[in-house]
Amino acid sequence: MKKKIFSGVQPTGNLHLGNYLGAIKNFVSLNNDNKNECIFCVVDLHAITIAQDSITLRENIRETVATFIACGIDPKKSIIFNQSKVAAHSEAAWILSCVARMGWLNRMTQFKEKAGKDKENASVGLYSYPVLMAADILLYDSTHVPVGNDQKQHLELCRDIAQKFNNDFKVENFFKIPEPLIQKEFSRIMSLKDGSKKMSKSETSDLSRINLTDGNDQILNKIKKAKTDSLPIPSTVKELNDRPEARNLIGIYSSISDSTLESSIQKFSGKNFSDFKENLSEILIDKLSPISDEIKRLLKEKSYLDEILEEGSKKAENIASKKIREIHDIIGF
Ligand code: AQP
Repeated sequence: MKKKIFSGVQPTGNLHLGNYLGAIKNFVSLNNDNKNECIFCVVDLHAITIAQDSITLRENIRETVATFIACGIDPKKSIIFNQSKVAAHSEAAWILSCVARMGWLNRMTQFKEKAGKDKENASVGLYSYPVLMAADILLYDSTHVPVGNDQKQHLELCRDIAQKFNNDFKVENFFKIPEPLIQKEFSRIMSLKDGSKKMSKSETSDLSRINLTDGNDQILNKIKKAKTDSLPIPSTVKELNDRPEARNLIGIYSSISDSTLESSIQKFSGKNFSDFKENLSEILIDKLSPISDEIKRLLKEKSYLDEILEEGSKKAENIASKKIREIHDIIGF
């Protein structure tokens, strides 16, 4: 049976190494497998859960498409579109918000992290963000959803919402229950400045992340300044347990070079971090500079990027509008 793959990326700028290693790299291998039907969505409705400048948002939507393509997603094989162009997403999100329970949403840690201490001032959209995500996934009968580890809880919620809808309306298997595709290792890349925080777009310090558009000098400088500790590279993975920054950097090296943590440790065991960082910068530059160059080249081809979105939106609309009509029938509209 064909796997139906769906995943989304927010056009909130600063797409980084965490997005690449945790999600987009996986999108590319799924796209390359002819057995899969893939849909990759630029989730612009999700992006506005936090205030966005309209000109920047438009640029970021194109930049996200350019990043998908520069990383290796083929728009002829996969559907690439932006969420706001297919009205069924907003409609299904409303319907599913009447199925989801407050208690379920109250447990979502991403809302707690993003709203921080000022919960009263967070948008309602930020709170119901995972319901929209469930709508995205369920509209396409997605069977598999490749995401980074931070999205695991939202995916579990999506499964609960699908089950409850199927049970409440007595429509067994109407919504397919999607499986998360989360890599066993390196599914959570941490900040270069603090090994306890995930690498993120919104972190104010640019030194905390490697952006996919960074040039070679920026990569060199950021890795040089990345936080480590005073100990050399150990000889076992276990010895990395209480060394989050060291573990993160060795994890990045392993993920980008498609090797295991064990083999990276064996390679660098006993060496100090300055030697290791030279190797890490070298491989990052080697892998990321073609991507960065291609993103910059594609960004000059605005109409090409817009055509991909338009084409993709038509295909997505065809699938989603059929599903929403079935939902109407089931509900009694
Ligand atoms: N640090 C990460 N490590 C591994 N995977 C990650 N992802 C995000 N950060 C990491 C995965 O990338 C995909 C797209 O993410 P997103 O655009 O939906 O969200 P985000 O990068 O978390 O961006 P935000 O929320 O705009 O920014 P921050 O975090 O700064 O508030 C997802 O599959 C995600 O798991």
